Amino acid sequence: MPTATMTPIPNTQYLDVHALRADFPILHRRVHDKPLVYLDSAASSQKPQAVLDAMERYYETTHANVHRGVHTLSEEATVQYEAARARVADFIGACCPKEVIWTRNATEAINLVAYSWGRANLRRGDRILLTEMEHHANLVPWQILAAETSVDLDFVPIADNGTLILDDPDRLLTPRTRLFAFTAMSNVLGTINPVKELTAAAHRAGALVLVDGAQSVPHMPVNVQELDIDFLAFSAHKMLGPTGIGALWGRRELLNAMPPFMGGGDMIREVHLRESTWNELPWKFEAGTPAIAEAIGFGAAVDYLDAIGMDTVHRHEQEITAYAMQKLSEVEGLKILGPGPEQRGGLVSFILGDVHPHDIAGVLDSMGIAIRAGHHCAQPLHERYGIPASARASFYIYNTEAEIDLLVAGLHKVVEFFSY
Ligand code: 7TS
Repeated sequence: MPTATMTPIPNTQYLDVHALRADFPILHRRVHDKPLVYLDSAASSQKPQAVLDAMERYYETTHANVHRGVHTLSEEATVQYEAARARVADFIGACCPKEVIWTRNATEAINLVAYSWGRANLRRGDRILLTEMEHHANLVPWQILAAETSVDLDFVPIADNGTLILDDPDRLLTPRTRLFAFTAMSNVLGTINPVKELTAAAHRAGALVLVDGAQSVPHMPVNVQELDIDFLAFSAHKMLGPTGIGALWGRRELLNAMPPFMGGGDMIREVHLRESTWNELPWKFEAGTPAIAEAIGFGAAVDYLDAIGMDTVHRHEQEITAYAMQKLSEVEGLKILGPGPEQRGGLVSFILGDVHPHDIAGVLDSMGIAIRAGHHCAQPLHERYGIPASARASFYIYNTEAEIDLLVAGLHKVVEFFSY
């Protein structure tokens, strides 16, 4: 809930933010004796009470290892754990729960494809197409794979306005391109990429498509069947869920044909001293005791988002972002990276004269305002724009225009303080 010193929170057209904020205990706290203004949800979102309760209830009443016991607790834990998988599968429009593999996060989901699918299917001379706007999570696993298999990497360039340049798809999507792996939304530029069009172009060239959904699944409707993609990676902690769990969705026939990623308990059917056979999907890719409470928390997060509706989430963020871009552009010397509000999701990265982004974030923190500064794990993207770092404010369902006003007032203070 807002504290007395904060201006009243106007609701956007789409969401009753005032009521919704009451569900997030952390938003009641103060930082440096100021009400917390949390503008770093692209790094990790905050959690509603419903998610915290689901996890606590599980530990208080049900905890036991899954898929193992015939005793009641283990059976109940297994039911809750697998029900969460079904909820997440439904949320992204998967045909069935077995297409959803639990991972630690989006990063591990992408690594799983690189290690398993990549090593089994790619040969010297094959090519992987990426973009210049990728997070390191969708870059480094492919660099490691390329070094081991002599596969070549190509990159879709970015225009100055922060959109991809793919006017000549045949040049980049060659007959040797086996995979096009790209982010649905840039975590720095905010650019929302045209996933369906890019996927169609890749498929015409005979390449598979992996979508990094770390920034899209939390913020807009995503339906894997409508998009016609082949793999999707995402993390629970960016979408109101706990840390320590994420998911890889993949087409059943592709996942079935892929070798295991890690070996151990739960991923096997039979084990002999010198050989083993593998469990069926999804467990073939889930070795060892999984993050059970986290999966249940993820299911509760998806329920919370579903109750709001992902169209509403997206529209609320677009409204906040358009407001933020307009107000930020009035700050002296501030330059926004990326496209206009109609082509972007809920974040704005910027530079402010010669002030280092860490100094901007430090001054704002003293006012209780949390933003991120640095290269946001997208160093090549910053190199593309010839800057070492940027400052980023990122928004979610609980952010308000009043908070944007506090951010902008803070930035005016930064300008005064550094008086460039
Ligand atoms: N892909 C994108 C587009 C991301 O924004 C992130 C995290 C990841 C992948 C990796 O997610 P993880 O959950 O596996 O770590 N992005 C950020 C960020 O922008 N600031 O901190 C983490």
